[in-house]
Amino acid sequence: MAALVLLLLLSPVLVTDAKRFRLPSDPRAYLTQEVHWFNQKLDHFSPKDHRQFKQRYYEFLDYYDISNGPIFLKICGESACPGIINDYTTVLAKKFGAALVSLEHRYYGKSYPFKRTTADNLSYLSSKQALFDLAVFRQYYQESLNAKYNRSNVDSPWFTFGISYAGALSAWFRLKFPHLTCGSLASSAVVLAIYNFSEFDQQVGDSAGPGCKAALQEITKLVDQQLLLDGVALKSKFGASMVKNDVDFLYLLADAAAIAFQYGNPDVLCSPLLEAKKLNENLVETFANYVKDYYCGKFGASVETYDQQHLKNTAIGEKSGDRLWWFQVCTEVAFFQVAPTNDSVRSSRIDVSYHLELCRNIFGEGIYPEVDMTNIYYGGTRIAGSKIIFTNGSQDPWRHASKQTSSPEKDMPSYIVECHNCGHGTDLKRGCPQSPLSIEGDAGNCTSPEAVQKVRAKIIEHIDLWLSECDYEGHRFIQR
Ligand SMILES: *[C@@H]1O[C@H](CO)[C@@H](O)[C@H](O)[C@H]1NC(C)=O
Ligand SMILES: *[C@@H]1O[C@H](CO)[C@@H](O)[C@H](O)[C@H]1NC(C)=O
Ligand SMILES: *[C@@H]1O[C@H](CO)[C@@H](O)[C@H](O)[C@H]1NC(C)=O
Ligand SMILES: *[C@@H]1O[C@H](CO)[C@@H](O)[C@H](O)[C@H]1NC(C)=O
Ligand SMILES: *[C@@H]1O[C@H](CO)[C@@H](O)[C@H](O)[C@H]1NC(C)=O
Ligand SMILES: CC(=O)N[C@H]1CO[C@H](CO)[C@@H](O)[C@@H]1O
Repeated sequence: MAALVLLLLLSPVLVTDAKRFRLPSDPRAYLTQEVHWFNQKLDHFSPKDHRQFKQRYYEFLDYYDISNGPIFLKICGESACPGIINDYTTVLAKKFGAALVSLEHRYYGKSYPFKRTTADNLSYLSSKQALFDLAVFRQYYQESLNAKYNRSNVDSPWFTFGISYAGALSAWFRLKFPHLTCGSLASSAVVLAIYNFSEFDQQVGDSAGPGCKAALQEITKLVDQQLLLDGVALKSKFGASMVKNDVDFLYLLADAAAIAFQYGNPDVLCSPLLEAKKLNENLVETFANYVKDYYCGKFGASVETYDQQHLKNTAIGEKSGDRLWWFQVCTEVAFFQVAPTNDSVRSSRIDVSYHLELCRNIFGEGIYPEVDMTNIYYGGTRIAGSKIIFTNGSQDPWRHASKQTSSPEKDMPSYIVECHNCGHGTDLKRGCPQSPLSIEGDAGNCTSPEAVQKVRAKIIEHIDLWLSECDYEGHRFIQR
């Protein structure tokens, strides 16, 4: 029995989020994985619908200063949330005597309201519902913490944190509920919904540099040709025989290349390509080895999740996260990572109609990304918030969906962490490269640890100031 339990502990399932970040499987990468449950309202916008579902959350109180410590809400995004990751927020929590708490995003992981992921069942999956979840949870958790410490009428200073889509939620939470949080950190936050997101591919080319970019473009040309001649043989070379749709396959290849820059491992991709080029070796084969050994191997991406046949599957399972994120993409934010018309790295067959057809195919007629509505609702990069720190990594293709300029008059600074392997969220919370995770976000392996430290010092300055100014009830620590 004991042996079995131990085995289960040592071989946890891999979890990747829909932007392919591989969450660590090692339990030591988490401060806690002890699960708590909360009854959440299914539809916050209907006065008649009172259905509820169970939402999973975690708390970590070891650093909490009971007398006047803040509460740090780490927002989970488009993946299962298996615990509170021991990243740079741990350092911040120690420094500020904060309680750490984390709520799983509705529909992802174990916080799923229905038995299947049919398009009908997904109608309550949106960022707007998710923000309301956070607000309701914030009130619930404050009360439950007060009850735990036998105190009443205490409203702690809260601060929210998130990376990527969860980074956008962090910014939007402060925008929509400024009376519930003192400020927010929005790391690599994709606050601007974009329909034709061709800047993504352009940034991949820029991050690669001229030599590596040229090699990737040559590979794309060769792959496009070989796909027409003998697609079966080509796909098998990449260990992707199961992917029947050619553009699904091309998307896998484009993502595999982008991920090297997005997550701070550019040399793993570019060094062998430049070497192969120099020695006049087979570029496609070299790239295929990278895709198999690194992207699908060490990094842990799954070929299956690119296959539309798989994405149509409405059963709930380890890999339904991809279908769920596609639903958000196909309804709210698009981020269609299309090939630019000129000088693209990825195949020009990855275009808008491919994305629209995918949305139709896996969710049915009538599904369309309301990008303009999303940007009207939140403001995009013209977000009218305050006390939000935006941060981005210089090599990250997603930075073009974030807010890259400061608005000092509104207390919304923006920082870019510049270094050779500074990617998506890597800079602030997860270290470089961010997979495998470096505990407490140690920046020792970033090519410029000083660039990271500088931005971190700014973050501490802002948190300190905004907690001290926190006036949603007129005081820093409210004893009513
Ligand atoms: C969810 O899907 C099931 C079938 O899988 C269906 O019976 C049910 O009515 C759906 N619920 C909602 C709220 O759409
Ligand atoms: C809270 O109060 C209960 C009952 O009065 C007591 O048993 C418990 O130890 C108290 N807890 C704390 C943290 O003070
Ligand atoms: C997106 O790009 C396509 C092809 O380049 C173009 O036809 C379309 O008008 C663009 N749509 C938007 C909303 O920019
Ligand atoms: C296309 O890209 C190339 C290489 O970056 C550049 O030199 C050229 O000016 C671009 N052409 C157009 C029409 O933008
Ligand atoms: C830095 O990289 C080395 C070699 O991969 C590794 O052993 C070490 O743990 C890394 N350090 C951090 C802080 O990530
Ligand atoms: C605040 C900041 O660092 N802004 C920079 C963001 O990135 C753009 C493009 O690289 C720069 O021009 C800004 O100065």
